Amino acid sequence: MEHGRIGTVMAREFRSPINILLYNPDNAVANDFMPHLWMFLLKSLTPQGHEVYLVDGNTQRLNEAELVKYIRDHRIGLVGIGSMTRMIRKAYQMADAVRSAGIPVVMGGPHVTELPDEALGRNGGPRHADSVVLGEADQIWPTVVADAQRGMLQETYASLDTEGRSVKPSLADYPVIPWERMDPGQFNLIRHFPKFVRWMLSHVGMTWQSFQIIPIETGRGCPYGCEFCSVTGFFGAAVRFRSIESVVNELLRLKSLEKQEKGKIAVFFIDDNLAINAKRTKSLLREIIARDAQVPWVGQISINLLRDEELVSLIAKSGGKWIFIGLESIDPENLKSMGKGFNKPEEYGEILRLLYQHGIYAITSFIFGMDGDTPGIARRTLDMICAWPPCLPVFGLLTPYPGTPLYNRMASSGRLIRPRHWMEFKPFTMSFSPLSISPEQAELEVREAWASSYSPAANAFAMKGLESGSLADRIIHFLSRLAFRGIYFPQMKRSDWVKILFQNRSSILSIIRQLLRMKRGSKMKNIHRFEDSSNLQKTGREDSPG
Ligand code: B12
Ligand code: SF4
Repeated sequence: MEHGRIGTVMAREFRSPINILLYNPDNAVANDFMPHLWMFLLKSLTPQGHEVYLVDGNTQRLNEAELVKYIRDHRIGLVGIGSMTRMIRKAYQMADAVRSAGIPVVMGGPHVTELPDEALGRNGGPRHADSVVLGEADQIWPTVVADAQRGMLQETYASLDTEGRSVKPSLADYPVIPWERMDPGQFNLIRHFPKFVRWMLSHVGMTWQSFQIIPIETGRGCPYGCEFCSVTGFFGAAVRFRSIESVVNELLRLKSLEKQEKGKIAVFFIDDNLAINAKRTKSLLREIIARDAQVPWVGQISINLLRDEELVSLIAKSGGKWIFIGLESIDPENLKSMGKGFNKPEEYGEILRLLYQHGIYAITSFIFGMDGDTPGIARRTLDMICAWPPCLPVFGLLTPYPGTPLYNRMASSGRLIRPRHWMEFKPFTMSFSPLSISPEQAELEVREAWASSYSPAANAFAMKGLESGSLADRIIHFLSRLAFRGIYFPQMKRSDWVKILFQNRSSILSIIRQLLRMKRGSKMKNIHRFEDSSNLQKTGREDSPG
């Protein structure tokens, strides 16, 4: 950090500040539902004086010419592009256009960290970036900006100690992200709701002008090292935490922002395993409750850590509504071979019921195409899911991302059928040959799982399962089901939505019937209490917002 600060101070004495654009490409298929934290974080870490603009392709779909025009209009002197593997082809296309316009490009994120030579054209292919930042950029970013200001960008940047060893930034002095000045409103999800849906929401007291999901991290790193995952390699096995105070302060700031905007803010705690240190997580959740900082939140927690009822109860009381759980497989052998043997399929149902009793819903994630998978894996998984309380299942194909142990194993055993799958990205398409199922069959299994989980009949079944809960819960669950369906079946056009609403008319009618019953009765009082987020979860399922 010090090196960066000194560099910046010296540079500022001699050069004028620059305008910087941070750009995140879209994946060309669907739109992400929330802002990407890296852009907001790097903007907060940019030394004062420079102007930083943010463009997220998910809310502003620019083509190459439009991006170049934006750069000219805003006199941008440096473009930073971040990307996961999935969007890297688009990222390179946009970077090429920017560089052709004579503006330097620095790239960062998980993909170029693993394959810097690809981005820098050192693997025999074309060059896409002037510079690549390897790993976490928090400490090194001010140096990059200072070098760009002097017109002396280096090819690669990494945070290193005096002996040249890689250093992971401490999160102890995490910057304040001024969300109120960052225009997160471009991710106002209400804009995408059809009128009819707004009408339904207004009848259960949800008359918000805006609804945004804001990403917050409380820690980085994961000790588990699952074979397919890049997190342990990228962030390290030792987990680093922000102070509890800084997290709670951020939540409180978001709560005042939602009041100002007459909107609603939910938070996605993006930590890869929010409860990795259960003692610390409980302290955080207790502090959220004590300081009245509850907002509805989503988090990612592995199932083995959710056996702890005290933790589950604190999650509920602190506003936790949805927990993303990487169940991955119902086959213990598959799990063991992926290094995820701590997932025990026989206890999935029991733990999901515990969550449900506390008014928490699970987003259960499954991966098909593992070596133990055989034809029929979708049906077997769906049968198991049917026995659980309503949840939101998501299904993907095992994908070897660069830098993961899985990629290296598949490459060394000659099983990659699309070794650079990211340069010809196709959603839900295998890039290696599994042992016991053909790639084509694995793709069909995923299709079946999505089609069956989000069919109108499955949605109606879930609505029935939620009948004893609050109406707000049911509406939110229903809308989430429609949105999740869109992960596999893109539904970007208004006509797609009209069709889906029509197909799901029986679920909608059941919601309207409950609404009318409630209007007649005095239960509306209960629902209006939802408006006051300080009441979140305190009284259990009937008050939960979904
Ligand atoms: C939140 C999240 C999402 C969100 C979407 C993104 C969003 N709006 O935030 C959701 C839930 C939608 C999602 C979906 C997916 N995700 Co995701 N997601 C994450 C998660 C948990 C957090 C991302 C984050 O904000 N991290 C915190 C920030 C601070 O870290 P960072 O982004 O890496 O940024 C730092 C550095 O990389 C660097 N940096 C990043 N960009 C740039 C740019 C510049 C210019 C510079 C200088 C530096 C720089 O500096 C930053 C600060 O240190 C990560 C795991 C993780 N812990 O990062 C996975 C992760 C990014 N996802 C991953 C994957 C695979 C996916 C999916 C493909 C999964 C799937 N099968 O569908 C989808 C694809 C989504 C799409 N858009 O197409 C992988 C990516 C691996 C890879 N090589 O690409 C990760 C790493 C998880 C994993 N298990 O390996 N994801
Ligand atoms: S899949 Fe989850 S538990 Fe496994 S290494 Fe990645 S972040 Fe950790």
